[in-house]
Amino acid sequence: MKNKSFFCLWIGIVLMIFLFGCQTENKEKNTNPEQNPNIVLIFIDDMGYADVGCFGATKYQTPNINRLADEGMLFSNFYASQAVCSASRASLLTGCYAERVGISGALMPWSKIGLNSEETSIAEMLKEKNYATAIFGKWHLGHQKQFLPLQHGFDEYVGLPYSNDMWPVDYDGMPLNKKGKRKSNYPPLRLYDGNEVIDTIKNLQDQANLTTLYTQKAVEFIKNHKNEPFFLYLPHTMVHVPIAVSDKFKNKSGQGLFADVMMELDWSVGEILKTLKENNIDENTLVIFTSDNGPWLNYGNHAGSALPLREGKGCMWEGGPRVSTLMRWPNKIPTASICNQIASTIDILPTISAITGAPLPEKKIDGVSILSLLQDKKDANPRNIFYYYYGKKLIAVREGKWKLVFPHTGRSYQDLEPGEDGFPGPTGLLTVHQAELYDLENDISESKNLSAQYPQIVEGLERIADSARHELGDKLQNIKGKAVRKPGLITSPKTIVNNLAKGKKITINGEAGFEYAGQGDKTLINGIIGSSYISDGEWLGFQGQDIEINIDLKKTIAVKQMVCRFLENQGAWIFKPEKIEIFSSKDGIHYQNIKTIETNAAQKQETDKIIDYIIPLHHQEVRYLKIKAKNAGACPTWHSGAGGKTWLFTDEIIIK
Ligand SMILES: [Ca+2]
Ligand SMILES: [Ca+2]
Repeated sequence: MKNKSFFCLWIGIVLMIFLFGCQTENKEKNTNPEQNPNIVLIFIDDMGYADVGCFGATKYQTPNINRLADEGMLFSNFYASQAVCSASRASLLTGCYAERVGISGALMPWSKIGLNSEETSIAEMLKEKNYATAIFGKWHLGHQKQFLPLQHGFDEYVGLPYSNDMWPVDYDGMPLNKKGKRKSNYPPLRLYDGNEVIDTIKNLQDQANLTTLYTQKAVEFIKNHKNEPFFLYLPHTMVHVPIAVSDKFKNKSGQGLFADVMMELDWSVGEILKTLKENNIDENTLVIFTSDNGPWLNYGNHAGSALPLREGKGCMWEGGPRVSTLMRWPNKIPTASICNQIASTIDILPTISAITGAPLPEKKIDGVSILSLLQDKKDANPRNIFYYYYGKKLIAVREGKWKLVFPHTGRSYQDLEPGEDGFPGPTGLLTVHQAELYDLENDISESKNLSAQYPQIVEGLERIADSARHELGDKLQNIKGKAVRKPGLITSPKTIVNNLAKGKKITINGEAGFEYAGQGDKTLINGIIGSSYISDGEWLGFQGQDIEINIDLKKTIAVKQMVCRFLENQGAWIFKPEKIEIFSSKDGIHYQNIKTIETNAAQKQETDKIIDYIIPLHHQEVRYLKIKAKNAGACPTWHSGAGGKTWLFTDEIIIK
């Protein structure tokens, strides 16, 4: 009896230890697999609305991508935040309109900005929940080390720092400009592993292997992390030009290179789905498939299609930002479901937060959770409004089915013969003179302007636009948004200098660009010199203009020397002045020329630099100074922007 009860007690203790032990182990591995699904985010580059089978592509098959629709949800009204690479990616990863986080357009290999370290990316957010994180593909949110993925919450990164056409390659006579030859001033295109450069992309064959490389890395990552929650971000380099395909898909479609490339991307999706299944984690994995913007239509047969949507990449007509989007999450998202509500890439971060319980970023975001849409809840409509920003301009707003397009001039591909086989055709400009109203439910192609019939709808949308402008700004109306944050900057900090002209009087004849107006004319004598980042508020930039600067020192003083500072950054179209003339005066009426400097402004320079023009005045008595700086004129023939108006940049006129 005694022995028996001891035995029972002993068994009980063993059982308790066992059960408790199991629970602990379970906890450490994965608190609740139901709440911590894996996230796979597949992001295609420049893929049009109609480039996958379930969205209307017919020339080739995309069975794996179609499976995402059959087994998940198709989003018919889903938007990238802007129809251009970097802005779109900044939004995707931060849940913000790109304006809010200060990234617009496509960053260049000479850009000195990137995603601010103070912003929270999806990867950083998920780190709070101990997710393993990786990106295999194109980053394009700053190529300097401080901006690279490892500094934004990713454990692993293999891929390109920016677009695959930013390379110095002149393959098979591939032209860049109308004159024929590509005269690119791009540095070599490099492949990164983590923070290190591991290879150079030298030719199309190197590009052809990227889809396979990213896919292999992704498959490996999934296998390595199948026992813990992970976030896999797969931003493919394709189908951004120059398009290329690996040998296994060459001529496979019989419909040309673009179709082959799409088939290889479809294969890649298939490999991901297969790996998830083989590792028994497909039921606990949310797969999101979308694109950063619509097709680059002037590339003709090397671009996809956005039909029936109007226009494509670089436009905020529907063909630019509206992207074919699919989400699959077995037993959570109903199979073969279609969501016609408005949603956007900016909603992905808050949705993942809602799913995983990872805390939202501390800073304000624009996205909303669309979990209710994924669950196909009746009447769910978390986002009924969308702002169409492009390059800091509010191009349009949408509420429900109504879209109001504001007066603006933007890119257009209409009625232009596109290029062929990797050779771009021209792009045009289209001006909207008066606000145009479209009913996207009944006129998806934006063909009938209904603004005259529905003035009250127009008025309502104008009010929505005003609140957007107040918050995020609008270059079209010269409004700086209250809530706009700065991008990450490569900082050479601002430096204070002694300037006898500080606090004195200055006028400048010339109109500084919207973003390069500093704090007005006095910026040039505030005793602060700018950094190498041209948008740091210390640089005044003037495009296509000569400028004249007049300084009144308020009293006659003996001046030892003056220093005129100008910037040279030819990649960014900033040239030093062709000629600088300095005049002095005691009375403000009679001026004498004290120095004329002529430069070789149009000569090609490999590096950027700030140039100090030092003018000795030998203790000359002066009160008034006049500086005339002559703009370098049009971009020279060797320049990729040949014929375009150059910029003249200055940050300080120092009087000693
Ligand atoms: Ca793109
Ligand atoms: Ca200054």
